[in-house]
Amino acid sequence: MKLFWAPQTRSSRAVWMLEELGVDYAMELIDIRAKNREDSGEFHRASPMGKVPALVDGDVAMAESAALCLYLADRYSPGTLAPRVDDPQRGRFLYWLMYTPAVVEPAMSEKFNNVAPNRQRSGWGDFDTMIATWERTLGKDDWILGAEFSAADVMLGSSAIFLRMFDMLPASKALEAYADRCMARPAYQRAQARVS
Ligand SMILES: N[C@@H](CCC(=O)N[C@@H](CS)C(=O)NCC(=O)O)C(=O)O
Repeated sequence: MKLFWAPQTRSSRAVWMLEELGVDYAMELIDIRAKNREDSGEFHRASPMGKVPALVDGDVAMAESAALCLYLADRYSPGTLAPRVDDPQRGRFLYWLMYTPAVVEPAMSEKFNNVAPNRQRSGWGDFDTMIATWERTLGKDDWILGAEFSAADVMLGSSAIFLRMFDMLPASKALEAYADRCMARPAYQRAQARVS
């Protein structure tokens, strides 16, 4: 298995996911900041937009961090890091797995760029609703599905950590504690050691 990655990018969540699984993988650096970048055919097949993270696993070649976390969890940890397809928790799991790319990241971008929110028209609602929904769902639980950590927490946890990094995480005991819990996971720490 090979992960295409770059430092200080969303690649860190893919490395974290691989570390949670405890599988063997190689990492190939893509210099996304290089001026005249020439991507290999292998990378381009995995990531048609030339974005990281991207993964090649045998005949599977793919990108998009949420898709990648879902693929890895289903393939290497079914029933543990992803509820099985016939588990009633599966729907809730998919909702929260997709919350990062579908809701958190567009809402962050809107706020960061000072764009006027339009909660009903925008698919991501708005920043404050995004935070309030996440915080309310988490409640007093450790993880977004309750007591069990899942791939959805890799996506959401990395969002909480990015929000904190950009000074955008609102004063919220629940979300602060959630980010701390994610950062304390041994797999997260191993991943950090590999990407820094
Ligand atoms: N929605 C994608 C976003 C990936 C993305 O935008 N990656 C950035 C780094 S964080 C990138 O590769 N930028 C370089 C480029 O677009 O050429 C995901 O979640 O994987």
